[in-house]
Amino acid sequence: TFYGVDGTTCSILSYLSQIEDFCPPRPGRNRSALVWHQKLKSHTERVRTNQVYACVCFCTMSRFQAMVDRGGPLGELVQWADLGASLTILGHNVTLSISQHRLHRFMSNSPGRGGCPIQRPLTFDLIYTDYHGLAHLQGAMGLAFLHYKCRYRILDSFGTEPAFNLGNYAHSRGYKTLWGSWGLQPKQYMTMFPHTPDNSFLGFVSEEAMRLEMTEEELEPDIYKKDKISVVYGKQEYMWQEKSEYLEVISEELETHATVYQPPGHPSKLPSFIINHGLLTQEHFVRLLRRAKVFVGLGFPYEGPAPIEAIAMGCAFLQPRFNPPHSSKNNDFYKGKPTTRQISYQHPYAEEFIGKPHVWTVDIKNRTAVKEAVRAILQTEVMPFTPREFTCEGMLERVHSYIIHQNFCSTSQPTWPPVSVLRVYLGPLGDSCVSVCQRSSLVCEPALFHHLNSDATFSSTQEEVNHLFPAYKPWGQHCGLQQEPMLFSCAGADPLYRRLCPCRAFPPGQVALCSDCP
Ligand code: U2F
Repeated sequence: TFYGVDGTTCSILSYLSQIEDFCPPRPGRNRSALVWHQKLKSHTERVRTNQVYACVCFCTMSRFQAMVDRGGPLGELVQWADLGASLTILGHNVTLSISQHRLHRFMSNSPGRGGCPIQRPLTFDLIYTDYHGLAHLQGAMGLAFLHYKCRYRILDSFGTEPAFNLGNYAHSRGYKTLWGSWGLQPKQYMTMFPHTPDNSFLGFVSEEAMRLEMTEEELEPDIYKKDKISVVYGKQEYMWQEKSEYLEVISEELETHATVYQPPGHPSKLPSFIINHGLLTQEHFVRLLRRAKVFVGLGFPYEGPAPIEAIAMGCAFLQPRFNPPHSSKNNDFYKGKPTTRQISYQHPYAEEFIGKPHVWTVDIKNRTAVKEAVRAILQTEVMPFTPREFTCEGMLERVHSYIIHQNFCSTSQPTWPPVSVLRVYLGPLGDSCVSVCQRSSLVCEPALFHHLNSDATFSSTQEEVNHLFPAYKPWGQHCGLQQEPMLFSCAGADPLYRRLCPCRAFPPGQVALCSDCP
C-alpha cells in the first residue's frame, strides 16, 4: 500500500495495476487516473517495443511510512510512486517491492511465484533501489552482485559526486562518507532535482501539473481564485523554531495558515496568529494552496516537492537565503551525504531554474526585506507554472530516454548525448563545471568528458587520477588529463585549477535531455 503518496500517482498505479485497495479511498481517483492514462496513450504505444523487466524496490519504505501520518518526509514516497507509474505507463514489466525482506524473498523464489525475478541468471534488466537495498543486494547476491552492477539504479535524492563514489579514491583523498563508495557509474544514481549533473535527474510529477493539462471545461470554475492568505511550508513543529519574527512580518500583510502535525494531547507551540489545519490529506493541501497567494519557506525541509506544487497552483514561493551556505561541513542534515554542494537557499532548484515572479528569496532576519518582498508579491500577478520536467509528459520523456540511451553494461565510451552537442569551456580558477556551464545557460554533461580528455585539447599534458581533471593549473603551467573515467566530475572544484568543461544546451524546462538530440 502506497499510503500517503499523492493522489494522482497512487490512483494511476492502482488503476493500471488493477489493484483495488492500493490507495486509501479518495473520491474521483479513478477518473484522474483515466485522464492521465488517456493523455499518455501515445507514449505507451510508441515505446512498447522497448519493454524492459524492472524491479522497483523502495527498501526504506517502512521507515518513511511510519512517519507519514506525523508530518515525516513524503517527498521520497512521491518520487517512488511516480517512478513506478512512469515505468508502468511506458509499457515495461514492473515488479514492486517495499522491503529488504520481500526483495530477499523474491531472490530465493522459484520462477512463477511472482516478485522480482532475481534468480541466476538474472532475468530482469534494471533494479531501481535505494542505498539500503543496494547493501542488501550485496549481502544476498554474493559474487553475482558485482557481475550485475551495471543494472542497478539508485534513487539518491541529494546526489553522489564522483569524488565520493570510488572507494579507494574517497578514502585516500578525504571524501569517505557514510554513504557513497559503491563504485557505480555516477549516472546510475538518480536524484530528486537536477542539482548534480554527474548523476541522472529522475525527478517526480508535480500534483497540479496534471490538472493544468486539463481543458477549461474539465476544470472547476474559479479554481485559482486567490484569497489574501499565505501557507507555511513545514509539517512539523521543530521546523518553526526561531521563525516567529519572520512569520509575524508576513502575517501583518496576509492571513497565515499552516498544516503542522499536532500530536494528540500536546498543546500547540505555534505562534497564536497562525491558523493551523493539522496535517492535511494531499487533496485538501492542494485545495488550500490553490487559495493561497504565498507559500512560505522556513528553511527546512530542503528541496521537497511542495514548492513545485505550490508554484503550479499560482502561489509565489518565499524562501530564506542561507549565508553562509549550508553544506555537509556545517549542517547536520547534509552531514555524511556524498556531496560538496553549498546550499544557498532552501530550494535551490526554485531559485535557479524558476526564479521571479514565482520565487522570492530573502534574508529572513531582515524585517524590511521580508516586508518589501511580501508587498511586491501582492502587487504582482503570479500565474500557475510547472516546468516541463515536472509534468507527466516531461517525466515520461525523461525516464524513456534513460531506458533507451543509458547503458552502463557496455565497456565502450558513452555515445549519448552525441558529440555534436558538445560545447567546450575553460572555466575560471576555482569554479566547478556545474557553475561554468550554468553561467552560459548550459548544463555540464559528464558523458561528453571523454571527447575533450585528449592530447588534441592540451598541448603538453600529464595524466592523473584526480576528480578535477581535465584541468589547467596556471602555476607551473600544468595541463592535466583524467586517467580514471569514473572520476570525470562536473562538481569538482579547486582554487588552484581551471576546469575544462563539457557543456550542452537543453530544451526549455527539460534539463536532463539535450536540444537537437536523437
Ligand atoms: C522533503 O520531503 P517532504 O515530505 O518534507 O516534502 P514536502 O515538500 O513537504 O512534500 C511532500 C508531499 O507532501 C504533501 C505535498 C507533497 O507532495 O503535497 N503534503 C500533504 O499531503 N499534506 C500536507 O499537509 C503537506 C504536504 C524531500 F522531498 C525529501 O527528499 C527530504 O528528505 C525532506 C527533508 O529535506 O524534505
